[in-house]
Amino acid sequence: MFKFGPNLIPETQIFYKSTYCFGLVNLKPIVAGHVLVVSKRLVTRFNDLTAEEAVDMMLSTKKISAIIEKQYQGSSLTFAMQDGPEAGQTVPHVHMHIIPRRKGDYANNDDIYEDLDQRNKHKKGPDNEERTPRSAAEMKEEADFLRVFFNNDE
Ligand code: AMW
Repeated sequence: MFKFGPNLIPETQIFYKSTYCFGLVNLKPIVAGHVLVVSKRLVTRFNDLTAEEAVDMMLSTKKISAIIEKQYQGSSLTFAMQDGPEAGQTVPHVHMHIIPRRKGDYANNDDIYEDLDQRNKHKKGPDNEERTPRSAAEMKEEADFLRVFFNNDE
């Protein structure tokens, strides 16, 4: 069991573990395959990470993103870190968003950032505020699917 901000995350929703990070399926993905890389240590800001943790987060992002792009038939990726509340961070625990992208998925490419900003009331994207949280069963199913692509022994 790891923390993600104030939330306790069950192992069933984790598909990847490195020395300092874990990969988490999203409660409210903005597109299929939108996942998070989270530091095992509960710290809020990117700069709170040690050098080793920061390197591990980027290497984890590299490994996970390759699988996500392939398995969700993406042809590009959006990486995003909202580092602090004024940048749109809603869960006060450092995390990287990995989002597979496809041609035409957003009419205006950068509208994805409106969807990422959960506080944004003037959204143009598919379903921001209305997105309902997924069930634990649905999240487990996705984590089970993704876990087989990684060697998780920690
Ligand atoms: W941030 O606005 O802090 O950059 O992003 C928070 C992300 O965490 C959102 O994509 C949101 O859907 C996701 N999220 C929030 N709570 C949980 C949770 N308990 N499990 C998985 N993902 C979560």
